[in-house]
Amino acid sequence: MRHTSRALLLLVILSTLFAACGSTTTTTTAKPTTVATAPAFGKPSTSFQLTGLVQHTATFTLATLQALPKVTVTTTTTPLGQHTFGGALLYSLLQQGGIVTNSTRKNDILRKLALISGTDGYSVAISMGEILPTFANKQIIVAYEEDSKPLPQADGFARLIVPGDMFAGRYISNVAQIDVRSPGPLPKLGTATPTSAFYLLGLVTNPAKYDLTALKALKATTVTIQSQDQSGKTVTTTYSGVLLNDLLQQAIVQVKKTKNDILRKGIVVVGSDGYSALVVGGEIDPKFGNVQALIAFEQNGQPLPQADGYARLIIPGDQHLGRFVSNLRELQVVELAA
Ligand SMILES: Nc1nc2c(c(=O)[nH]1)N[C@H]1C(S)=C(S)[C@@H](COP(=O)(O)O)O[C@H]1N2
Ligand SMILES: [Mo]
Repeated sequence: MRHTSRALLLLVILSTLFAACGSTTTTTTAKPTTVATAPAFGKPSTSFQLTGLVQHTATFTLATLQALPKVTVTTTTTPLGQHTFGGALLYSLLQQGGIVTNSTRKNDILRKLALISGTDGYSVAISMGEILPTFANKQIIVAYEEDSKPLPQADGFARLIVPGDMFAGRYISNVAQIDVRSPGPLPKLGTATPTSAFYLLGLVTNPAKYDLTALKALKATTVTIQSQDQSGKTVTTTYSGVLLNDLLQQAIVQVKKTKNDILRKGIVVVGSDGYSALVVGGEIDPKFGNVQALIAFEQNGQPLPQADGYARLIIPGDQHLGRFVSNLRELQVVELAA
């Protein structure tokens, strides 16, 4: 009897934890099989591999992480509560590996992502746009310290910390691998002609074509962006359009039943010239990064400048405008963990 009630209590605690981690399953009663096949954090890790599109694959240990410049981040808004984490910037670590890019493609780095996996096989994607210092510059770290002490044993030697994420679904404990990837195939290059519609396709239940009328029929959102002009002066621009997240809600992204599958999906945004950039699910999902990425069709109350076409991607928080793909031709929802 005592065993049963303890087991029940554990189940309730575990399922509450799953919900707090931003899992899409918010049921408060879990079946025993769920717990058996989906341990919260996996085996404690003592090293991880850097693999994929890097010049030097590497094994990282506590010592090699500590050799990189130390950055501290204090989390306040996640279910983890307030903690100060110390570690190395994910960006420094990737830079040390040397990200391999296709030099024939403009800003090819903006198509890249890091897929971070834990020892339990749970994985999440971070886009390069999120961590590049000249873009969103998020201080995402691979932490080895929590409140000036080693991480709690259950989290292993290294844990990903993603400041700004509302829920901790991308705070991967027991980091086992960081794999640099690029969603293929590369879009065909074309001439930069003004477009009047784009296709939303890929892993969606309702693929659709969106022209200006279709966009204007949806809920409008306005965002204000500060940027620097050539002379370094700050310019404020207001964009109106449809939130990328709202479009994805309408199209219905085909997520698997695995925990937080949206964190392993990406959106490749393509212009008429074949120029493309990547946004990841965790970046724009309201439960995680909640970045108000917008498919804009108005700038300061006017249609976009003619050269930009009828619609363009806007990503508040990006300092450089490299992901502001203009003359939209296609939005492809893709798998990043395959
Ligand atoms: N379709 C398309 N969109 C694009 C590009 C491109 O080459 N093709 N260049 C990007 C880059 S690198 C920048 S800096 C900005 C420039 O935007 P602006 O002309 O509005 O300043 O557009 C972005 N959007
Ligand atoms: Mo650019």
